[in-house]
Amino acid sequence: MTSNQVLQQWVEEVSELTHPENIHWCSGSDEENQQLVDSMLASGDFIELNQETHPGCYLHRSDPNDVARVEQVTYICTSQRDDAGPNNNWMEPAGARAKMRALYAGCMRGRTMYIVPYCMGPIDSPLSRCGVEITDSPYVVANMRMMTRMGSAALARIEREGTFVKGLHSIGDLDPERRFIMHFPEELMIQSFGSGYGGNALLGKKCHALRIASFQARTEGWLAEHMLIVGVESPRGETHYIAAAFPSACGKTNLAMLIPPAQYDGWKIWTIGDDICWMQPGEDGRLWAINPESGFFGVAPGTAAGTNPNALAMLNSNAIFTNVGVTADNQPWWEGKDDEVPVTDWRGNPYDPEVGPAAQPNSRFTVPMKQCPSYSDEAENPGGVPISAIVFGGRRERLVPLVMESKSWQHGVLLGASMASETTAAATGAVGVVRRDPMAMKPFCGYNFADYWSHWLTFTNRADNLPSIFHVNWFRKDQDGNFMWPGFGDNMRVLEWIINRCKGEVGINETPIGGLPLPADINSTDLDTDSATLEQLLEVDSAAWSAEVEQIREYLEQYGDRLPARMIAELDKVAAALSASA
Ligand code: GTP
Ligand code: SPV
Ligand code: MN
Repeated sequence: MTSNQVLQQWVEEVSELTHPENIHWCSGSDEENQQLVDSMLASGDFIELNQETHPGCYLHRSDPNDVARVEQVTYICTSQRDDAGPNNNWMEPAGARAKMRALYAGCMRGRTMYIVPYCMGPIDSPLSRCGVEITDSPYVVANMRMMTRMGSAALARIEREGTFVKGLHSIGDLDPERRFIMHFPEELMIQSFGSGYGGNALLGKKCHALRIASFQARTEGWLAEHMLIVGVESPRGETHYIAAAFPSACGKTNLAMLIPPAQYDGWKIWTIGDDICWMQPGEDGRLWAINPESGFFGVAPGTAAGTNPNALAMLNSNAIFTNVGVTADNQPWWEGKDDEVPVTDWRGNPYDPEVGPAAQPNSRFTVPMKQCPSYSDEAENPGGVPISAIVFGGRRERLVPLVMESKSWQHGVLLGASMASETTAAATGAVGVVRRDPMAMKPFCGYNFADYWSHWLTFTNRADNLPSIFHVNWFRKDQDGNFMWPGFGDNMRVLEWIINRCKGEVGINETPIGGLPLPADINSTDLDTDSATLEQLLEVDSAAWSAEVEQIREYLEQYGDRLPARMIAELDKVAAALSASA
């Protein structure tokens, strides 16, 4: 029950449509969570893991056909098709509503309908926004409790403010043919049916905090981005915050909590967020950012003591593991974790390496952010943290250098818009195919990319102390298919260079595509990469880049008249500089 009439009435309408057996308003309390856990253990939604080594940890096994985001059935339903743009699937709103209504009819019979009020961002932050997810999945409730500020405090804010995003979710019968993730940004509404998985079902995350929020941010003058936020504190106690956008499963969680190499004695890394960043100009002309989430929904495979010890440390208690394998003593296990041999795979079958990996390649952990050893209290700061640098990056085996700096904000927007990356298991479909993924937002921008880039370009008028923009690539490979850059903790060397550039303390090698480091300015003490390889990582192949520029042009031209002329002007400058240097 609530004093907000709109919410009360919507709950009644949904209940009449879906016919749940019970209705439960979530308070977010510990007792409520314990009851939920107990009922999921009884139903098999949760499987208890070893409570001595992993107290409060549970395993959830998804339906094998429901293990990743489904971009092909994710729609933006704006009244005008062009408002969704070539970057989105579009459906006419009335038709989409009717289609969903038919699917929802009676879908919660025999189930409990949970009303989940949540706040994206610190409860007392003016940058935060609230939503309510109605769901018939207790697994979704347990995840939303960690990923968002969920329960009574959020409901109180909704009752005070009056506005909230409406998200309706049912797992339905998990039939892939009856699976749709619909967004109605003009009505601040989300409707999801037929999947219990991550970004399809935890509606606060990609659906609200990116697709709906990006649409709102455009009209309200801020940015909702697929970015981690990390603080880098020098031995002198000076902290720079960096926001970085990499596509799904391309290293955000890892960079957000990296442990620097040994010689960085006295440096500290502070984690603010690992996936989503909301930014707005402050009175000082800088961009100030909050992480709207309060937990991590991270990729399990590859998480290991050698690559991400902070992540491993936070996963020993109070975590939900989705689609991982299990060892003989009932501990969670995934590829890359350690030398142990699991006994059970993610489907619950005896592990057989001939059949496939123990952990599904997009298996995940859910854990409260505060359990991360590098968690910073600044994540609770209602005003956010000031951003010194924005970093874009993709997974590119070839061509793209380790790091480069944009020549200006406008050129930085072009760098972001030109991003491409090899696809990963985070979404269904082929893996390893290079596709354009501007600002790592291809699956997440709730409106036409052309309008989105125009919005980014307006920031030169909105703020006079904007962060510098960089582009990185941790994923270059040599002829034998080995990574040329060690990555992970060693990415600290690149972050240090970025900060030195922000402070104007090092020079730059100006090239047609952007400013590259002078190899001597990348700290190479104890670096496991020889100087020839480092030089290769910092070279520009003009002929290959000219071809890349033409592909970028072809991509941008899809956006037609709505594409800001400034973008093509910036691209022309790069193309001309490349021809001149050839
Ligand atoms: P989402 O949660 O899907 O948005 O992913 P993410 O961007 O947070 O990616 P994450 O940090 O979980 O990394 C995904 C995969 O990339 C993992 O298997 C990592 O081990 C691997 N990875 C991360 N950073 C690096 C790096 O610097 N170098 C290499 N070679 N691999 C990396
Ligand atoms: C991603 O795919 O970018 C994720 C996981 O962070 S999901 O919540 O499924 O979107
Ligand atoms: Mn993500």
